[in-house]
Amino acid sequence: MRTPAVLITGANGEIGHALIERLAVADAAIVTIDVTPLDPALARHVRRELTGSILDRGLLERVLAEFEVDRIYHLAALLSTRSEFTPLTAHDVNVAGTLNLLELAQHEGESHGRPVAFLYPSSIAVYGMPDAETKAGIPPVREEDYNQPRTMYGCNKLYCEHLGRYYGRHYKQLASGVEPRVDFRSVRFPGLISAMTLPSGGTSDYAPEMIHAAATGKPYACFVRPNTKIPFMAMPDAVDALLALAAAHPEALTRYAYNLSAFSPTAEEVRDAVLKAFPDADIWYSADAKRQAIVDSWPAEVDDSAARQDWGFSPKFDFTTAFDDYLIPTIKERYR
Ligand code: AKB
Repeated sequence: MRTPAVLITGANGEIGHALIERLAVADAAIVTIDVTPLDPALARHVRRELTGSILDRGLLERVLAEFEVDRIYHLAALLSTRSEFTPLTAHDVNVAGTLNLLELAQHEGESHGRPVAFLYPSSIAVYGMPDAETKAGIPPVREEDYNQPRTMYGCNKLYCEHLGRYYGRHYKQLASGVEPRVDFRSVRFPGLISAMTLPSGGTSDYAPEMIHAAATGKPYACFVRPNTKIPFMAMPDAVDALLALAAAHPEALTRYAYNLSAFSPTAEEVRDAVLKAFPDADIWYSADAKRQAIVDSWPAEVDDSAARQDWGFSPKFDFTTAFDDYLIPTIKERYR
């Protein structure tokens, strides 16, 4: 008999850290895959930790030999900045890796006789604003608008949303006796800010980097201009959103990919909030034209009304409370 389990890929990353802590409370048997060993504090919550790549099908088969996977949080990805340096590797990990996981889900779904839930964090990187005037002049962007990503990462995320839709609705539609067995659900995350971990390889990283640098007394050169504006969300709300979407009744869902957002500060507003908490912080601007162009291609605000209506998305933190009630107290405690 195999043990029922939740599989988390990219478990040692930022979202993985927060998600494992939440799922551990729910007492789920957790199986993880990551290219790096899990932090010891996380590893104690996990039933089986596999260190390796999602491109290694043998590794994925080892999971299936022992566990009956009924839910997958597929978090493994190379983020937007890193992907621009190694686009082929990014494509391998972000697309071929996702395809491997979708196949695994379909296989498990066929063997269970019911769909396997597949939770997929997509990103605001799927959008590509044509120019600054458009970005500044439009209402919050809806899911179907401006789907012309500028980065390899954004292309990968957008395509994988479609792969998920294919596995969820149309898989092998001409073969007899085959049913789609993947219950694919995706959110387009904005930049995420965690008090506990730092992201690596993203282009929205300037906000969390500013905060963590100030808390540890390090100087920080912000790589975007002060008036740069994109949506952000506090990590606890991101994890709540994934769990709420996972728990939603399938009939309530009207889309396969949902926008999410909580607040859209400018880089200068983030800096001001950081200076309020850490008045000695040394933060200045040294815009990197290429990273700036990536962030400028992402919308200033997204319309997340579908997520609010369909499955009750409702972030707890706005810009002020994210700093006052979550980031600053938790970060001060963390680095004390
Ligand atoms: C990145 O900057 O690449 C990510 C994202 C917005 O998806 N944080």
